[in-house]
Amino acid sequence: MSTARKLRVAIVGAGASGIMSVIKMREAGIDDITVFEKAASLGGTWRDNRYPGLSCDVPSHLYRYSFEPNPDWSHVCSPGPEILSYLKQVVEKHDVARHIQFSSEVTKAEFNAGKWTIETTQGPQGAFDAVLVAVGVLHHPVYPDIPGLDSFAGPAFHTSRWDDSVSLKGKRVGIIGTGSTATQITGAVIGEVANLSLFQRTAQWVLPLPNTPIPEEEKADYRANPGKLDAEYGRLAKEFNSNFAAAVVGANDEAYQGMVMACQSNLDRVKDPELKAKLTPDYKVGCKRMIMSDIFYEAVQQPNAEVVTDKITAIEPGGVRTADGRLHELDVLVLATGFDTHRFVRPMNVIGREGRRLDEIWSGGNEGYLGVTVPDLPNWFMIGGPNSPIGNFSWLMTAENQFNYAMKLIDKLRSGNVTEISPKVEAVRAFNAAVKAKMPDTIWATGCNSWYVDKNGHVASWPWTYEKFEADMAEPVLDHYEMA
Ligand code: NA7
Repeated sequence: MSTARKLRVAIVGAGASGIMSVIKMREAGIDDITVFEKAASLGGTWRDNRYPGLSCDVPSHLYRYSFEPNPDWSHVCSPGPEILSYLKQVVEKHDVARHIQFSSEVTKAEFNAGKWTIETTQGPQGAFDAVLVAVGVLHHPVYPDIPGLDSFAGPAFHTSRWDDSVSLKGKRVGIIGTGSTATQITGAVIGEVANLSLFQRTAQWVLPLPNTPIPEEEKADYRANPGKLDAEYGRLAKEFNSNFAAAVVGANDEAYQGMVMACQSNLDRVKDPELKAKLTPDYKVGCKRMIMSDIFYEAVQQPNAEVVTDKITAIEPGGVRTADGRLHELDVLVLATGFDTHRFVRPMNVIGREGRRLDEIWSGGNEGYLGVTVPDLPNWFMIGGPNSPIGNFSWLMTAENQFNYAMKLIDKLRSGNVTEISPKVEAVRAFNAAVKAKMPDTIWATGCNSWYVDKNGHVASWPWTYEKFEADMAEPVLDHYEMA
């Protein structure tokens, strides 16, 4: 590969994907990198989320960088603070922080004559040859549109804006939402609150994944035999990809039936028929992202827990009013209402070739090419862009694959012969048509609402297997790109 041109690269976001991108880009020989991070510290979703019970829903030995095995994970799915500290250790080890400009949110990115000019909340930042967007998808909190939300007299906050000054001990706590976040909090706090009202709009399937501590001897074994860590990564990747990931896209019915049975027998642990009926979903296992927990059902069967399924009509100073007229009196209100996963970089003002705005390009829905590139936005590479495998694989594994793909295109820019590279409109159309044609085979398209589905009803995940993703990421088809 020729490295005739020295590139200046901007990375947006210092979360797990941005950190990985700096390390791998430097390894590839590019050092002129600036990471623009909106917050005052790094870690993305693992910085934003600090709620009790937070852990990853992907096993830790898989949710790690391929190049940074960690023998010391404490649990099968380790707690959030441990993941944040892992990211910080990696940053330290690879001297990533010198590239990061904190408290510098990109407000505008405009493409002109082969360069992106960037402005952030700290002012103009100059021109860059390429932009790598690593903003993730779980970072725009959704606040419920419920009358009186601001009138609640006690503390009320979104789970990703946890108020550390508030103790839940002995309090009457309400949680709105029953996604992964709400169920983790429920399991963690049920033993300390006076009572917990869980406001459920839609029941969830819960896979009883035991989150046990990893014994000290096992960690010591990993430390002494690093090959075992790689073997464990490989084993989990294979298991995840050929079972779970294949099952959700309709490519492994046996694995899917296994998931169904596991969720059903977990639900059967709920003894009270009325409560069980409330907790029984009316859609297929896996349609919404599955909850991983072997303690949730136990928690909601405690005498101080109540699952409230009556529609919320208002929030009042004293608590939450439901359609049956009842006021659920509360001291603290937790909004576990999820994220707007379809906004990506917006509200950033992105202006591509010939003045075309991202808002305009995506006016009919978010469409890109292979989750990485976007037509009319040359030299713009996304980690986790539209139709990335957000519902199938470990995010870090996806991110590394997408980075490797993007880097091969960035190499074209380095060669000195190319200053602009973007996917051809026909290739993008064909990709999105194929996505739409395949999506009905997936479990996400079987009739439920979830954060994978956008406002037009399109599922935003990858509808194929891991093998196809890996093959598509292995080498860009240059014929699908226009280069100038
Ligand atoms: P999710 O999975 O999007 O869950 C949000 C929950 O909040 C879900 O139960 C929603 O019910 C509920 N919700 C949202 N708005 C309202 C209103 N207005 N009224 C009542 N209930 C509402 O977000 P999480 O934070 O739990 O998890 C996100 C991901 O983070 C997770 O999948 C892991 O990958 C990590 P609904 O089901 O829409 O009826």
